[in-house]
Amino acid sequence: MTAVLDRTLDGAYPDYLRCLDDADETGAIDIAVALLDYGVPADRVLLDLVAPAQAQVGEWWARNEWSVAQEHAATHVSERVVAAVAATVRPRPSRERIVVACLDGEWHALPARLVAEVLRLDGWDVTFLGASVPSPHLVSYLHRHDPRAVLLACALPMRLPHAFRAIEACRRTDVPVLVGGRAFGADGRWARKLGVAWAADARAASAVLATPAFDVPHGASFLDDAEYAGLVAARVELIDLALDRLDLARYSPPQVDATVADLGYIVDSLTAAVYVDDATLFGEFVSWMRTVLASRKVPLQTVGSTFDVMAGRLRDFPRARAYLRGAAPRLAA
Ligand code: B12
Repeated sequence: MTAVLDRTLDGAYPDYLRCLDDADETGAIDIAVALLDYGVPADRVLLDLVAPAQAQVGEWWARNEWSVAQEHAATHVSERVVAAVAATVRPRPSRERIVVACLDGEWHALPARLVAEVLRLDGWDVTFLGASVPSPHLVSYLHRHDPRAVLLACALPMRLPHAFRAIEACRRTDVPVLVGGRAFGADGRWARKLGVAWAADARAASAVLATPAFDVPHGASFLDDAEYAGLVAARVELIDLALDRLDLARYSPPQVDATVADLGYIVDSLTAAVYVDDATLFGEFVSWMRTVLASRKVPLQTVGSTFDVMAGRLRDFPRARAYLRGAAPRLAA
């Protein structure tokens, strides 16, 4: 049993982080359950202890201070803590049924699980479908159960075009859609671009769900965008062009794999930025990529040359070209 000396969330936070660092499942659960015993509300334990600790884990991973294995171990501990809190506080549902799901290809299930558990605490009758739910399966589930709403989670902005297709598929079932997660921008601005209701976190989501008609679709003119369609068609060619310029003989097999993945992220983020017609999406991605690559000692001039190669191919793509040129200085920042 870990001694929980501090009865406040702020006081317990450093100890909780230490448990994540040590992959100390029991210690982390002890802290969370002790806080509940001391009267800290369960939603605060989930949103103000577990959630920020996971964001910190992400920072350590991005800065190459933690390996993927350490991140996985810590995330497993957090998942066990969420399960322990949920098992300790078991409110009877008093409100309508809602479904919470991650979009196809979305593996960040823990953020969605936190939202699901906090909504459960707020009385909603929650069905949590977990990570990467294929749209056709989600749609048939909605037809079958006809919930009050479906909440769709997405963490990666580059997945926004896929997110919109899933949103549209869900809407065709007449079940209102509410979205959330980092993908939609810190202030939900890309959800607004997609014309879909958004909530910053679970507490905000509960308030939106209590509003009678929150999902009112509006204009999605970008769907006719030839530049977006052209970028989708050029994806493989852009990656191949960039690879051709690299001296791959000097790369180890894992480095080749990582490079191909990174080139895919570049093209997909550029495509998503064009999709929502917002250069800041690509700019934020480039700043993030700079942190990740620089902390792994990847030479950033290689990325700069990749942007030049892509911009050269994208002569007939004015926005994509401008986004590439506009974001390049961020590599040096
Ligand atoms: C754990 C983790 C993983 C795990 C997820 C396991 C799991 N069971 O969830 C695994 C290993 C699978 C993973 C994979 C990847 N990850 Co990851 N991951 C994380 C990490 C460290 C923690 C996630 C978490 O639990 N966050 C805590 C929650 C609470 O935070 P949150 O997302 O902000 O959620 C709040 C709100 O956004 C909102 N919310 C969230 N979802 C929803 C949904 C609805 C409906 C509503 C209303 C609200 C809402 O409410 C939440 C509570 O307040 C984050 C770091 C971070 N900052 O989140 C990176 C992070 C999200 N991952 C990242 C990346 C890059 C990846 C990969 C691409 C890595 C790779 N090269 O493979 C893959 C992509 C996989 C995929 N296709 O989905 C980046 C994304 C960067 C970016 N700019 O897009 C992050 C930010 C790490 C970083 N700092 O660089 N990851």
